[in-house]
Amino acid sequence: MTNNSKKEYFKGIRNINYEGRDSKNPFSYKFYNPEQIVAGKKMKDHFKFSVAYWHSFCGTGADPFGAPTQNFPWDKSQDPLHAAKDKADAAFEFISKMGFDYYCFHDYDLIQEGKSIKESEKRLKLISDYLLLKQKEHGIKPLWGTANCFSNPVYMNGAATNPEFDIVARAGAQVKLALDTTIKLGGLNYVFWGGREGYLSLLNTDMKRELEHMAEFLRISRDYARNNGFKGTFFIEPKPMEPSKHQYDFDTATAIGFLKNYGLEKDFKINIEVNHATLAQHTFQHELTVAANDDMLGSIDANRGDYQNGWDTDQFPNNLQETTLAMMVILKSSGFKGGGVNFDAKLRRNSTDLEDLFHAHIGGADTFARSLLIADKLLSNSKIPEILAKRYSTFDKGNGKLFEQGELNLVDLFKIAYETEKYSLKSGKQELIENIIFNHIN
Ligand code: XLS
Ligand code: NI
Ligand code: NI
Repeated sequence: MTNNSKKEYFKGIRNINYEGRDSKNPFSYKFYNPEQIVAGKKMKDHFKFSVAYWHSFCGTGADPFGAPTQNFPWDKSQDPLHAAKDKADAAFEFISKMGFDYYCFHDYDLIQEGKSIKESEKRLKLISDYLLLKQKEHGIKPLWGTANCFSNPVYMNGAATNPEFDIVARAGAQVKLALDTTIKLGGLNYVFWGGREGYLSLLNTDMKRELEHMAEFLRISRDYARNNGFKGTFFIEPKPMEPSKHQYDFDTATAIGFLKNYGLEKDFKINIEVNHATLAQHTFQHELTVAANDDMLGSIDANRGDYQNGWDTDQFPNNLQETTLAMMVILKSSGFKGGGVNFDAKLRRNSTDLEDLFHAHIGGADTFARSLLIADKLLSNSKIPEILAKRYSTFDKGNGKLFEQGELNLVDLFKIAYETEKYSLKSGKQELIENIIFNHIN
């Protein structure tokens, strides 16, 4: 029996269907056609679109300067279990009306944290029982779960990297419960985002020791999950800063280096968030490429930043250029390793209508679908692959090939250069490629 299963939160909004780009209906997909085959796969399988429970159902529009603006109707009850069930009802109604199959959650997005670990354990058990029913009813499940080890004040000095062991143990307990919940709900993956795993000042921080603690923490979390039947992938979600001044998982390259350093690269891949990439002074395309190079492209948190602001604004994606370049990398590396596209994005504070949640996610899904179509054409039917191949063609034969095969030493290079009289200045053709991309965007 579901809580309020008769109650409809998003009244008057029906299932969102694909109606094509000429449709005037704002509650329809113009480009996202779940069953359409692109590059050998259904659109819905390319993306595995997922709704972020925290932004969409726990967000209130509050900011450091003002009280909540989004007083959504599922957020009324004072009783934690009742409130959690209402929230689940709203969430599952929304996700299924969107036609998505997945959601992502932090432990205490699902239900308010208890006063003790024991109380939290009980609450998580009760709400996950309820969620299992909802999942069955709607055919929806978690793309990933995670533990919120950053909001509670006990984590002000970090969670896994806290200088006090008791807090590290508490974080461990929390991750254990979050893993139990993810496994119980059939979650495909599990995420570690280390908002407080870093430092505010190096003056009081033993960085080496903290990094070792973090590796040990990840190791025992992995072992616990594996011993309890978890077959999915663990993701590290890099972010350079905010809330810590400096976070240890600064960017993709740093996180991969860390994982390799501690022998964790087999079980862990990377979850790349657009706005975290730009905060690290990289493009999204750069971060995806770094992960793809190492076969570590696990999943993405889809959103966008703001060109003028230097923080994680988590806006819904609608920058077609950015997502097209991203989809080219994703397609080229044959998709995500286990993950999908999680809309880690929130409504603006003054978007206070319930229907805004639909507009936001429809726009996000259409942006990605449109980019997929464009990227597929760019890769299969434009001059770009050829231009790139040509640029490196001197390594396909002769000495270039020998170099790639490791058969030339430095003296060989010296001799070759000694005999070379003229060097060509070959154009990188950047503007031409930019025009080709521009001309495909339609
Ligand atoms: C915050 C992160 C967070 C993670 C999950 O910036 O994006 O939402 O995705 O903890
Ligand atoms: Ni995120
Ligand atoms: Ni973020």
